[in-house]
Amino acid sequence: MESPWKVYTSLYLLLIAIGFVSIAGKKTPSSRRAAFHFDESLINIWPLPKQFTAGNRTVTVDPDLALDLQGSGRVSTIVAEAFDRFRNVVFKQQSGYAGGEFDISKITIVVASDDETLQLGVDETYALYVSEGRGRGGEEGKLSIVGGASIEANTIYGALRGLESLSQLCIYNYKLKVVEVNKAPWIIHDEPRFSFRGLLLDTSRHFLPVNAIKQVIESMSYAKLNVLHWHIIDEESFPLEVPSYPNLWVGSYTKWERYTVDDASEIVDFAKRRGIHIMAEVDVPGHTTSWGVGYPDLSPSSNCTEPLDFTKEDTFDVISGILTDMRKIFPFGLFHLGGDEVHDDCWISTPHVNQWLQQRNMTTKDAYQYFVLRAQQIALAHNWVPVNWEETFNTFKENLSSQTVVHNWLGPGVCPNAVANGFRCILSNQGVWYLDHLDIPWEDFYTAEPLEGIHDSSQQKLVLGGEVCMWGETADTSDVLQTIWPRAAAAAERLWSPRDTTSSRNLNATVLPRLQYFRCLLNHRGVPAAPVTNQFARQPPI
Ligand code: CP6
Repeated sequence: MESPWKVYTSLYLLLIAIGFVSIAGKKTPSSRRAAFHFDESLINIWPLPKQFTAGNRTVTVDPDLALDLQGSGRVSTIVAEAFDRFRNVVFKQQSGYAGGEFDISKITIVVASDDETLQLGVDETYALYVSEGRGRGGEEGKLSIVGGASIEANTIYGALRGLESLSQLCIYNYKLKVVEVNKAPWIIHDEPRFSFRGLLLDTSRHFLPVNAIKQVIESMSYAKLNVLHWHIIDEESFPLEVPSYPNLWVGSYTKWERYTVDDASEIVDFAKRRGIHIMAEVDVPGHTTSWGVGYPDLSPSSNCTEPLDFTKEDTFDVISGILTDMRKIFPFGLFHLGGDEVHDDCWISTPHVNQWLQQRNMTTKDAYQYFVLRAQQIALAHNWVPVNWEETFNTFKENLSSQTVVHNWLGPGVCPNAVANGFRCILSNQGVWYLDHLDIPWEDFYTAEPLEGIHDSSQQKLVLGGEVCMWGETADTSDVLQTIWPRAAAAAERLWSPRDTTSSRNLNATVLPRLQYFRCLLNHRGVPAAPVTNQFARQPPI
């Protein structure tokens, strides 16, 4: 028989241990975080528009809101579908308004162009007006519309951004059972600061089902992020079907954890309808062990499974085949060729590779350059602009194609150097924009500045924007959305809104409440965004 105190002590210790584990295992403890009070004076559009004026009236919105599509772009189904999605998120709650006529019963969307081409730099400008109510004229006649809302855009993609902003202004009033817009009339003129506002998703370390990827894309559209960098393949698994080389996806984790060509095309189409580009990556020559599962000859040897064997022409034929097949799926003008973390020691220790190098009097660094430049030529021949991780630039910038977009990740200072050398650049500094680093707070995501250290305006234009990275080693379908959000939203505002708007020194007063509101909005829309702050440690001791 155990003595009772022993039992109690062990139970007590067990409880402490359970408590400790549950605290330690939690990314952002939701318990005991400070209460969040909604501030009526907030501007609840995230990211903040470039220019806006607001009034002081609250107007009601008809749940049977009519759409009046005008301009050449009226023929596009993309805007009409976006309006359906708008209605689904805005009019989710029961409507039971007893106040008579609604102030806003029609939305007019004027889209100048019917061109549905989605390429980097597509015009995302829009103007959004919300009148102050039925029968009331605009402020000194400035409003173009009375008793309604209107969006004017040059392209359908601008119209999508305008609809997103309008949806964020629409707030359900639980007392009156009606959707309202506060602070009408609104006059908003908006456009993004950077054309490339990206998010990296890694489907090699953990497979993400097509639906999980679509949820990420849908959530990106809420924050006006516009590039999904799809890091499809890596050393751990090769989940993509490549018809020219059908054994490549033998390197997937299982036969269920694969993307067919149709799956990938469906993702591209789903993204396009939200104004989001898919930038695919085939990372070479490192990170390629999974290629050798189906085609062992691509690896230098059985104990040197990566980087790829550059001594064989077959290797480049396979890359060519992959890119030919992928070109039919991915219309975006940029293609990512990786080029990071090429550990060349096992090239040297593989006799036939070492011999090949010696015969040509080449070093492994030469081989790395030879490989990257050949891969670039293949991408260029497919009419793709090559993007490479920064190591290629850091190692042999003088020989890189001048078209190359340099993708920073290691640390600060790379983009200033790249643009000074005439290259375009994307910022993803791992110290501030890596979502898998759970210890990076939202403030660091928010204050990362792509033009830091770049003063010349022609060099500033070479910075396409930035990208937050959701590497897949430690997150999968079960938690990818709450790991991405809300911190990706902090970067999204940095990339969309004017620099002076995002340069506040007092983030807790000017940004935090708005970010908390946006995080709640994500939750309302079904996106399980994590709490913004972890104030667990700031609570007084019990
Ligand atoms: N996979 C690939 C990765 C990383 C990179 N490339 C990576 C490196 C360091 C950190 C996070 C991710 N997992 N293919 C670097 C671009 Cl901290």
